[in-house]
Amino acid sequence: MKKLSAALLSVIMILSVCVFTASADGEAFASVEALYFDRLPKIDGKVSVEEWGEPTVANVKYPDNAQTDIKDDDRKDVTFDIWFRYTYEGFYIALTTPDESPCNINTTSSSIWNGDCLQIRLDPVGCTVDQGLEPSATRNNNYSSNYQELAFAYNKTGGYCSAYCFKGIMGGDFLQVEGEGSYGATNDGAVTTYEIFIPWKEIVDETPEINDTFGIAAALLTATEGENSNKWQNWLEWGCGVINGRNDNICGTNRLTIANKSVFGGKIPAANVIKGDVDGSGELNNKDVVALFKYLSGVTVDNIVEDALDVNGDGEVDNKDVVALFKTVSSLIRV
Ligand SMILES: [Ca+2]
Ligand SMILES: [Ca+2]
Ligand SMILES: [Ca+2]
Ligand SMILES: [Ca+2]
Repeated sequence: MKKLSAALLSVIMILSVCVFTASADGEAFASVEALYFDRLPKIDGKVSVEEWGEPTVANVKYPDNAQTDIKDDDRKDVTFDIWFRYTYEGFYIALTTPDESPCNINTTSSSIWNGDCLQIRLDPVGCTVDQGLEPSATRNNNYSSNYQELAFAYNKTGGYCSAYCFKGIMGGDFLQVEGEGSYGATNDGAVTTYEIFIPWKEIVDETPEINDTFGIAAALLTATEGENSNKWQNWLEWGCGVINGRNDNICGTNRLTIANKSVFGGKIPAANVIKGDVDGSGELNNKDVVALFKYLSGVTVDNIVEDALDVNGDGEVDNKDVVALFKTVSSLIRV
């Protein structure tokens, strides 16, 4: 009996080693999840675990992460944390990276990539391997023709984030240059933070559904003020294809899944619910404001759409939502 158990144990151990090796070889790319943002962040270029939850991938670093690549010179210490989140309105990305010398002199041109910059490629058809493509050092070979490329940079003088879309549904243009709006970046002297919201309509034909997957790669370009004519010097790439990869580390794009999980454990609303359409009529008007007001006052309202009540997306249903809905409805009437 003892002998048999020992033999069984050895077989199990050998099997588990085999399984582990197989998955380590077969999955050189990373498979990660975008979580549903059930309490929307303030897009101000500041990011915390309280606001965003834990990073999707922490301490991205070459060669610790099998799916990373780096320009092989002096900045081998470059690292970042990255977050991916979604709502039915859009895609959220945050990134933090140590940087004592923020430098980008091209933030208002399509040369935005030539300095400290975050570049993202997103492929709605799926990751390289899921498309049946062979991971390649030639960057576009890792993508379908539907990929989008986005670049974000911190403008030190203005204190804002520039966002540029190299393809885009609109044909490639600035998403936004300045202001608090939907693209924020800051540098506190030690760390640069990007905080980004991209409406889905800017980058994909249809709003993604739960369990949809994307191909994704993120490249952080780095620059130091006064060096290399204030242009980019080095890069760290997670996944392949934003920059032509080196032959020793080709993984294709990583897989990003639109997950049926929220950041803070809240319920994920149905995809077809319009925020604020409290009576489910398909349009926003005064009846919704009245219904929400009644509901909050404790009056029973028939056929209320629970998923539509948190109008401002802060995770609570309260008077602020009545105010937000009233503002939205008023602006619709003015238009
Ligand atoms: Ca924030
Ligand atoms: Ca820098
Ligand atoms: Ca309605
Ligand atoms: Ca709310």
